[in-house]
Amino acid sequence: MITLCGFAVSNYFNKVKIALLEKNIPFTEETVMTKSKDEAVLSASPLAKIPFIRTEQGTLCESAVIMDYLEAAYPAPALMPAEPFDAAKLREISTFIELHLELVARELYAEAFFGGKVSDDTKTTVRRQLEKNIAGFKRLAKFAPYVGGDTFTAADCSAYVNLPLVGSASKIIYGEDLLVEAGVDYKAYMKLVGERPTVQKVNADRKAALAKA
Ligand SMILES: N[C@@H](CCC(=O)N[C@@H](CS)C(=O)NCC(=O)O)C(=O)O
Repeated sequence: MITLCGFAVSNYFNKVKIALLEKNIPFTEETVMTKSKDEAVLSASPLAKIPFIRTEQGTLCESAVIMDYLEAAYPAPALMPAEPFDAAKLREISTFIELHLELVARELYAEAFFGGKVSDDTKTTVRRQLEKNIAGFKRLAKFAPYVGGDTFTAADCSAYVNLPLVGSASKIIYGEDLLVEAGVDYKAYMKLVGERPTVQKVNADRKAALAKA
């Protein structure tokens, strides 16, 4: 049985959790917070990032790696097309979202979500970078109606958890949602994906975890 380690508020934890639920893979959850110094955590996730999973064969960290493992080990129902190029095109989208949107917007989270302060220089640099990268994302994303085309895939697990963070962080810091400003209509997309029972479960667990925090 797989154990998904992390916490229910985390975007990357929820990306993997949506995939586990969509694929009907039995799993349990273990609450692990970030910045752990616990040897058991560091041996599974050397930077103490979450999520990571425990399997009967050992542990895996990095959500993209975990997603690939789940797809290979539990092929049905599929969250990726069998055709290698089509699958790579979807990985291209999730990699782009995580590397060029979420990781950039993350510089804003301290002030946007955690009561900290981000320097004006950082805000200016991040805004420039996000505007450039969102224009790039628009070239890749299809929203037809799913991010990679007409089928719900692993790329949606990433898009669904990450796009609202990019949007809301930019809205809080700059007064405008840079995704919406750039013409990325992700609100209708969020509504569509949010209707899935798996996603509703993840959102309910997220709300419960936030209420406890
Ligand atoms: N590239 C990693 C990112 C995971 C990540 O950054 N998780 C956050 C929580 S959402 C975290 O662990 N942050 C604490 C840290 O970076 O030290 C993945 O895809 O799993």
